Amino acid sequence: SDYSQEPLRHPCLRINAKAILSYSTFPFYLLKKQCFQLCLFGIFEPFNAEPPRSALISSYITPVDLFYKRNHGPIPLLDDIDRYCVSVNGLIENPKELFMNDIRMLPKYNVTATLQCAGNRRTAMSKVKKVKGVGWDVSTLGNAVWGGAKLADVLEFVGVSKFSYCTQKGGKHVEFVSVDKCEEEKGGPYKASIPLIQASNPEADVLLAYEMNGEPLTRDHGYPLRVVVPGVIGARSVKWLDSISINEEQCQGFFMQKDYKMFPPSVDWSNINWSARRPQMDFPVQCAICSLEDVDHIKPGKVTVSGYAVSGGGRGIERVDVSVDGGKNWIEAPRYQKIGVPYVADSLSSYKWAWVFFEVTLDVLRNSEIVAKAVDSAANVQPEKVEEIWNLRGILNTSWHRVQVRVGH
Ligand code: MTE
Ligand code: MO
Repeated sequence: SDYSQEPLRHPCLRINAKAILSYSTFPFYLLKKQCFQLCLFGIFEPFNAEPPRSALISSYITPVDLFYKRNHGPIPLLDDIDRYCVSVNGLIENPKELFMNDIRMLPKYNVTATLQCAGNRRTAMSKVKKVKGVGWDVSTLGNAVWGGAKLADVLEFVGVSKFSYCTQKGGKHVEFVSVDKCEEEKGGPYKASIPLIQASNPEADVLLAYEMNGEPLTRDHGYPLRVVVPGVIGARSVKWLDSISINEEQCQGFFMQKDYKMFPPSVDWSNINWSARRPQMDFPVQCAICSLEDVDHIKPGKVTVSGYAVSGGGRGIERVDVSVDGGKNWIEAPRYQKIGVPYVADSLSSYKWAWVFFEVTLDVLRNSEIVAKAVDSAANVQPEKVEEIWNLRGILNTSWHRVQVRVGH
């Protein structure tokens, strides 16, 4: 099959040097181009990369080759599509093996959803005080049209009815297990779970996706089949799906229990109690300016401030405010999803899982701090300072996004 080819990757993707360092003894890590080549040949693994800010907002639907890539182990090659199957087991009467044909037979849905890594904007959090994890700028997210079967239909097909959740012990969970092998799982597969009520709710739009932007998934993004959980941190959207299991308990894997949890700033590695916190699911309201780098040198006059805003849980974006004086005065930035069509906030919109773009042109005459902050449909706001939400794993940096501009002639 054509999937034995090397993964399609855009040369402008910024490869994460820290991940390269920690997984390789190769001394070439400062030479980005070489790194890129070496990544292509699978020498540096796991492969982690994000596009530059300007490329990220160059299209509302993120092209696959520009979409960020986040991996915890080597990227598997599953090209025997006739034999590929997903086993569904656990608390169901008749465990089943589902082949691609079984999944394709179910109604196909296209869901436009923004996938965001919980580590997006981590580098800025590390500037306050070092956090653990891959350093990311503001582009560890992307917006795609995911095509596939609804998990609710797949579950119904194996005998689990829609809107199921009640058991004597409380809610059940649906666990997704991959085929990739991760260091953190001591060589075991990457895995995660979501509540059964979400998995079996057709309105939650959880997909077993085999397409991204109308094309079969690429290897980097989970070929041949991945989970997409809209509105939830990327970590729960398991790629290269191997099995699904219905359990009484949440998944006990590393990435559910010992990672991707939000701790207060007072917790450090000496007093951390992982079991005190729940695994992060929905992501909070987020935005970033992508038309400017930090620090940009500009001429005095009109400056275009544009970027993305997105919120989790299907909460659309209500407003984006922009300031050119560090947050003293604000103006509301117009938003759009389709170029030329102003965005109308509507929680029933089929785009509720997707980001909006904002764009406003303002006068900037002297050195300034340009700031953006968004408000979601539940009136949630972004925190002003990164210090307020600093956490040792560096997740969910949703503080006001700031860029410095230096004005000269
Ligand atoms: N699934 C598997 N099997 N292995 C992984 O390492 N990483 C997760 C998730 N699913 C991961 C995975 C994380 S943390 C994120 S943010 C998204 O995949 C990234 O998806 P992408 O690489 O398609 O952008
Ligand atoms: Mo992630």
